[in-house]
Amino acid sequence: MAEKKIKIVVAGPYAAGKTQFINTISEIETVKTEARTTKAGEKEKKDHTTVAMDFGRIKIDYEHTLYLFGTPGQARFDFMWDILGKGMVGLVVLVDSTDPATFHEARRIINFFEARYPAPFVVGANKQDLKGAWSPEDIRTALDLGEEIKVIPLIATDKENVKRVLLELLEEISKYI
Ligand SMILES: Nc1nc2c(ncn2[C@@H]2O[C@H](COP(=O)(O)OP(=O)(O)OP(=O)(O)O)[C@@H](O)[C@H]2O)c(=O)[nH]1
Ligand SMILES: [Mg+2]
Repeated sequence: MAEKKIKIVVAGPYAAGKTQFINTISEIETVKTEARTTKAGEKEKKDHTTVAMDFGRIKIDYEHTLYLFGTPGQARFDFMWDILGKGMVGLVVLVDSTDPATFHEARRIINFFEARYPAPFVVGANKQDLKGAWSPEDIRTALDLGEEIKVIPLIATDKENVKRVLLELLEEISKYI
């Protein structure tokens, strides 16, 4: 039987954990396009940043395979959102739950995809293992999301956690097909 490809985009602000999310779950070695961070305000956070995309893949049953595309988080690469959004059937928006300064950017990303590539999406409230992480409900309020949008607690280094987010998204997608 022909393989059915399901294109999922993983978006979110800088350092939200998008590359980590795809690394944790991909069956193939993730294709990464990371460069060293150079800008003030960015390199204090981490050494590397995605400049084009991440790509990972996971087979979910005998005929369906998820193709996961991670966006770059930094606003200066946001032209990639448009390229990666084409043909996507679902979106995961990750936020660093410990970094409320990035929530506004997360909202901007949601607005972009809702306007340009409307598709079911879920929000991953990432880094729940860290002190000071906002609860999913508080993040829902901060991002002004309706009750119908799932905001899922997440630790992106944990495979079961990542799997759960993808299953929740697939459940949302299945409502439309
Ligand atoms: N403690 C903890 N650290 C995490 C978690 N998820 C990601 N990280 C760390 O957070 C940092 C940023 O993760 P990345 O996956 O590089 O973030 P990104 O969203 O791809 O970042 P850009 O591509 O630069 O926008 C890395 O040091 C990760 O190891 C998590 O759930 N818990
Ligand atoms: Mg990245």
